[in-house]
Amino acid sequence: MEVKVLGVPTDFGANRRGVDMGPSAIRYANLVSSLEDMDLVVDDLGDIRVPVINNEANKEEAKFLSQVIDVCQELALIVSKIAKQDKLPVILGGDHSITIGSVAGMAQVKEMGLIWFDAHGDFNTLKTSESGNIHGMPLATIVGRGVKELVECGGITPKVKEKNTVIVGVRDLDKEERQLLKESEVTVFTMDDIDRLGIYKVMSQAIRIIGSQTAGVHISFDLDVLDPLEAPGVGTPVKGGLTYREAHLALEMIAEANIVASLDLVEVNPILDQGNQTAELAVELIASALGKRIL
Ligand code: HAR
Ligand code: MN
Ligand code: MN
Ligand code: MN
Repeated sequence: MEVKVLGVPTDFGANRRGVDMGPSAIRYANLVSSLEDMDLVVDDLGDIRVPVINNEANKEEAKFLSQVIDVCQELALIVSKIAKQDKLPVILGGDHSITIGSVAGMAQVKEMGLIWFDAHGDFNTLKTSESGNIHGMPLATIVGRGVKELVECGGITPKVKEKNTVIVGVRDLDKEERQLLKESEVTVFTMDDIDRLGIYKVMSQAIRIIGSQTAGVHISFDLDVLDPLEAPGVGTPVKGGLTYREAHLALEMIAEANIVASLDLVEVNPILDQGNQTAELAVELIASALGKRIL
């Protein structure tokens, strides 16, 4: 399998807080050589172009809406080209708004399932959002809810059906976001479910639900799904997250199931990190998702 690495150095969706440096930090943690050590063929395409702007976000609408749309359109175009060549895109964020572009690109080529690892639901619409930050909205957007221009970004609406979408590790939802998610067809495994069932059972169910009914699965991995003790370098940490071992097992199971069509790692914030711990963890997790084994 040939892997195409693509960086998206943007923090517009997070209202500009430093996650735009994520791709550099993840590369600095030896992403490419780690994957080459697994005998994967790796081609790093570099970063996509992200505008630099100095004005404040508009307070009324979703913040930096037009910038997020521009970045996601460009990303969708490149990702769809990679998918058409049957190569596997590994996309480095950037804040979580970029996944609108990643998934749009994939959805142009095949019917996708989606596994969303996150402390948050990212299921706000502009109406329910308390912050106006688009990184709290990408999952809702992908399944067709919210701001029209954003929902239609990248051509396909919805990009993934709700019944083909699973969230894992969530523990922080806004009030109205929770209601919206409850009424949706998205399958949700909270941290409480993981505590009670164990990550092995949760992931077995997640893979069974999605793997059988789609042509490929996009893995969207927000590093804040991990406990902040493991991943301190994120913008919106929430206590009580996945352990190092749970996160690895989850991704190892996904690799074993052979369902991964594309992958993104988002919300690494080097400014808030301890050393480069969170980016190094991101590299290890990408390796697990792509099949790294001890034996
Ligand atoms: N729910 C909050 C909002 O909408 C926080 C969402 C943000 N953080 C993320 N996304 N890192 O997963 O603003
Ligand atoms: Mn997120
Ligand atoms: Mn999050
Ligand atoms: Mn293992």
